[in-house]
Amino acid sequence: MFAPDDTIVAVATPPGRGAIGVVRLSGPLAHHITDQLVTRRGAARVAALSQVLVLDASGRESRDDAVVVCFEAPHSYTGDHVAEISAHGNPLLLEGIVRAAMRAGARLAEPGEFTFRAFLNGKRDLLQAEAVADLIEAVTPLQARAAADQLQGTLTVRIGAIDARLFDLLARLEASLDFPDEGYHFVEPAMVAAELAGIVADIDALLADARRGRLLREGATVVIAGRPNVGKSSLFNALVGADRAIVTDVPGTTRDLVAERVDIGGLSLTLVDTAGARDTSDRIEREGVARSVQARAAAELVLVVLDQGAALSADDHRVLDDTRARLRVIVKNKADGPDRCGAVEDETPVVAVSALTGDGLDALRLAIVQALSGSDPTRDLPAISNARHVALLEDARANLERGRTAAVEGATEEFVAADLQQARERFDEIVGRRTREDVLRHIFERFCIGK
Ligand SMILES: Nc1nc2c(ncn2[C@@H]2O[C@H](COP(=O)(O)OP(=O)(O)OP(=O)(O)O)[C@@H](O)[C@H]2O)c(=O)[nH]1
Ligand SMILES: [Mg+2]
Repeated sequence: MFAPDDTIVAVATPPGRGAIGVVRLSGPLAHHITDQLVTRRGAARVAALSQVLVLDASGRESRDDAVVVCFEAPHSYTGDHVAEISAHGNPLLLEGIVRAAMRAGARLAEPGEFTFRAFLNGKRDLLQAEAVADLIEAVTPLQARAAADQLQGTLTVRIGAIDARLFDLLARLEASLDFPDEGYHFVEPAMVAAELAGIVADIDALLADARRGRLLREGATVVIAGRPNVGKSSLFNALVGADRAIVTDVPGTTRDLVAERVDIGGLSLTLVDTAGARDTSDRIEREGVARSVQARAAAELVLVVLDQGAALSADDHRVLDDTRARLRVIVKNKADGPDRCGAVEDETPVVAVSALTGDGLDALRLAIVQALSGSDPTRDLPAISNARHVALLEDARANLERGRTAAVEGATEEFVAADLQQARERFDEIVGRRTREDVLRHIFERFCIGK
């Protein structure tokens, strides 16, 4: 998909202006091309103050101050010869350096191509390459930590340990296959079945982390619902930490959906404020109520807000009934006043808060995180968070279950070994030892240029 022998160039820093911007080159000619661009470069890994050539769109040349660092293959991010030119962080200027590099023989890099080279050169396995993209995209500190963890190879190690057990078992099965005439089994079927059950349990432990991991990686949508005037918009603003939605004492204030990203307990959540649910003859408000119902249907979690200062009304009961089958947290708002709504008979968590004073908001945040993750996802980091990894692990698990059944039913070693071999191929795909080109392309497409 990418030609690995080209010398590639791209701006490695984000688009926009900054104190410095970095142009990166990688490939066999990286140093040779750099020599044509800069007045001076130092020894490998030594920064040199230099002047760099800038070529504008109409072919005019100028120079800018720059700091140049060169890395010799294989001791670089990509494993190729690499040069990094740090200049002033102006996009036109950096483009001009890239243009000069292209005139000197470099090709503009595709998104993810630098990391793809690191993968090809064995600097990173596929899991770690994917972690680079996750780390760059992380929004909450916890997401960043989980990605950094994967970059360190935590998941690679866990999968390697499972694969090693499988390899050992497979070796013994194949030894039996190699000496068929001796009628000797290097490993008893019952022992094969027991060992496979153990390996499946290891995979199950990894998969159990997956739900938490995906939540951490991809976040979730949380919709605030309830009848008019219970304080949905006030609660929304309190959780967002800004005066984002209009609040008045007029029931039916909110009509449109209002959405904001919030970091709650390390989870990156999309919080949605909605119109208060009631029957109304106002055409605009009716549309708002309809959108509110749609938003509820698409949410992972619903916060059902009640006004604890008033007895439950028919509108309250309808929202409660409509969301009964949903993952939800019931919020008794206006807890700064008297409790006139009494106990809500329900198994779902009920949290009393005051959007006005902020009391109870921490308890609500915790209830949201617990409802979504089934536990506190910050306690220990999940090792697995990516749908591709989950699907391959589930495939491997199915192969191993088939092998176990075959062993129990007295199938020949050859049959059992074939299933185990297939499971190992799935592990190889996860870490990228064997991955189809279209899968690789899909993975690296997620990257931005220069990474
Ligand atoms: N005392 C008290 N008043 C609150 C609290 N939260 C909201 N209010 C008041 O309740 C009224 C309605 O608040 P909103 O946040 O607009 O309620 P809403 O549910 O979004 O209403 P609609 O958009 O009409 O559905 C306002 O006058 C708020 O100041 C609270 O915790 N305590
Ligand atoms: Mg509102």
